[in-house]
Amino acid sequence: MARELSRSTQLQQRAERYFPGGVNSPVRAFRAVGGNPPFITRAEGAWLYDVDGNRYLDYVGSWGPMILGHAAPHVIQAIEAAARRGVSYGASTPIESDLAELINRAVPSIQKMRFVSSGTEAVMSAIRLARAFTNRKFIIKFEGCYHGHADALLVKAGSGVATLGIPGSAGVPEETAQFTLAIPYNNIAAVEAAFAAHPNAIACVIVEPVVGNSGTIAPAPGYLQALRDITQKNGALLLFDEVMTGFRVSLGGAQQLYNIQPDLTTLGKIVGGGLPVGVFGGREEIMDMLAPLGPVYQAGTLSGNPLAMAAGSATVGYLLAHHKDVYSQLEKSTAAIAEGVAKLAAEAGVPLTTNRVGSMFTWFFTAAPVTDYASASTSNTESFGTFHRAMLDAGVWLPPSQFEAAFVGTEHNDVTLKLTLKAAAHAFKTLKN
Ligand code: KE4
Repeated sequence: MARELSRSTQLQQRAERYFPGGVNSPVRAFRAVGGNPPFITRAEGAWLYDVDGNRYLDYVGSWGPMILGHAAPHVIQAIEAAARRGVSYGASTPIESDLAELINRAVPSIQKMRFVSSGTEAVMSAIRLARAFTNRKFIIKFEGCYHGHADALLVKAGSGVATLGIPGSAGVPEETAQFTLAIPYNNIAAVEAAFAAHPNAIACVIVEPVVGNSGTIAPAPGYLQALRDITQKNGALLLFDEVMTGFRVSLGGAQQLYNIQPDLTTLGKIVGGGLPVGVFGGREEIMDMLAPLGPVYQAGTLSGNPLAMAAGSATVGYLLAHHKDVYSQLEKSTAAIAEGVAKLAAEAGVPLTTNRVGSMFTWFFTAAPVTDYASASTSNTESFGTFHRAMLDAGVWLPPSQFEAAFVGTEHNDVTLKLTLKAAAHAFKTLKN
């Protein structure tokens, strides 16, 4: 049953007056799945509410941050209390170190860190630091991985770049892109070949330790350890981009789950509790190259913003205090959702490959195993679009792209599971007709 979306449609037209495509971030435009996006005006728990009075069960969670659900009371209270003390001072505050202590307890490899206002800013700064520390220019990234929209990283990127099928991005000079080596994920020989072709020239390897931006793809057994060994051997730094996996796949992120110690880590999303926070950090000797101690410049007007620190501390503090219950609950609830729908697809004869790590997952509309961007690209994106629209009509909000991860939070439960399975059974029937 198609949803009443007339107010959203009006608002889309108004938004297109001010924003390219009517959005402030391309993936929100629903271009890959068709139709206009519902305009959201409120969210609570596992639910989004649009301007036409429709309710949606949310599996995007603001693209990852909302692991505790929307408008978690203790997070809202922390933000309200902080706001009453003023919203930004442009000066040092105790609450920055409060959040830093929590991050360091959860992710001990982050000995020192810097707060910034987005994942893009965190990655951009970490790359600059890695190049300065090693005095080398080249970086290795992996096809289908997305690390934000800084020039050097928009080479064969995932997420919205893959969703829109654009090769990279206009406006990135060849002189910049030439130092970015983009190679297949889960392929160690390709990494060895890149180092052999560029001896003593590669500053770092940046990886989504669990890929989310091609859809969800887990590292092959031993892959991350091999990256750690190869970078160690070649004097390059290993940079784990945990903007998505941080506090998501476990309290300590993918580096805890797979027991790998990177040299640098970037965080975002959950670490800010839904407010703008990015983090880059790692070994003290590397971080101390940053101004005002060292020659690498990095700065930000709203870095360490008190409200964002309050939201992040309330979120990370809760996860630290309750991690045993939270992550075992998320493991169970996400498995039930991902595998429950996979079973329905099999019963409906719809080819589906389900990849899941913790509470992030993707249903790929392909029969092939998905282990890298090339295999993810065998997915039938048209089928994905039909499925997405049918689920949206049934009140289930999935990421509007085959090349994105879906997320489960602590507010998803047996009631939302039942709704999801019912909607999926109907959606697969739509696909088969
Ligand atoms: P932001 O600049 O969007 O805060 O973070 C960039 C980033 C860096 N690294 C990873 C692993 C990321 O997943 C992201 C951002 N993720 C996308 C969704 N896949 C953000 C959503 C959007 O672009 O609107």
